[in-house]
Amino acid sequence: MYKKVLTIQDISCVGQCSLTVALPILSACGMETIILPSAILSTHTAGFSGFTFRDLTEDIDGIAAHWAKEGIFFDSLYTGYLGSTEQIDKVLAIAKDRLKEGALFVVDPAMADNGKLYPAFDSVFVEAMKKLCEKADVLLPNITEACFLTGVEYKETYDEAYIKELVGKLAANEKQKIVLTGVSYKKETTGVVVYENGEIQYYEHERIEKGCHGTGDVYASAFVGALMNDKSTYEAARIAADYTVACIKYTQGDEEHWYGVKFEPVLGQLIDLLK
Ligand code: PXL
Repeated sequence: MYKKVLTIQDISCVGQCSLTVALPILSACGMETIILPSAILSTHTAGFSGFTFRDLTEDIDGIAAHWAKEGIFFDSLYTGYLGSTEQIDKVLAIAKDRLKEGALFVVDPAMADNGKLYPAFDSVFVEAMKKLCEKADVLLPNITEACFLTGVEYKETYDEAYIKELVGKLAANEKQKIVLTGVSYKKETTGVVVYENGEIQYYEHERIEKGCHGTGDVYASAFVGALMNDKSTYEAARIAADYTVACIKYTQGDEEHWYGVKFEPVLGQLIDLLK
């Protein structure tokens, strides 16, 4: 079956994040990728100043109504950075109305990192994001986002008990799977925690000192692409991690490229990992 993945997130014209990353990566994974831009920005908001921002909330109902008229349904929905609090109800309606039976719904609650919310978001947005997260089959936060969603205190250093508490509080129901990114118990390594059926698995890999912007979106897109290629949650989490590390290594050392990862020349490695 030729699978259709709908992804809802912003277009940051410059910055190698959100849709400009999700579309090529999902396409490379063999998915027909349908995009619904949540907003259009001249650049992303992490490090550039004076960026433009056009919220596309008002366009969503009309787009969804047209899809309904055409009888268009999706095999998966993957949401990332959203444009407004009001938009979240519209995304929930799309998740309810436009997904095929058994479709996969992945939410990356892209709203925070390094202990802080991104500039565009506030506590009202966090509350609305909680509603979206409840409906996800797979939730894909980093530790900062997990803390905002649960009210657990954010920590830079922690142990396995802390991570266990965090994923336990995050899971909205017994069926929901959690993939928590950027979990590091040692200086030299980092990794992802996969929480499924009450069990925790950890994929540990090397940590490259330079923190690159946009790695969360590269990771989430590769993860969804791998899941849609019928990989297990753990396998998809591992493939996405290996690909993201390859992208960071390829970018490392290029000081001018601080705003994103050079994921494009490494797409062949992702395709190989899926074989
Ligand atoms: O990568 C997450 C992201 C997506 N979109 C926009 C952002 C960010 C992170 O800062 O600013 C506009």
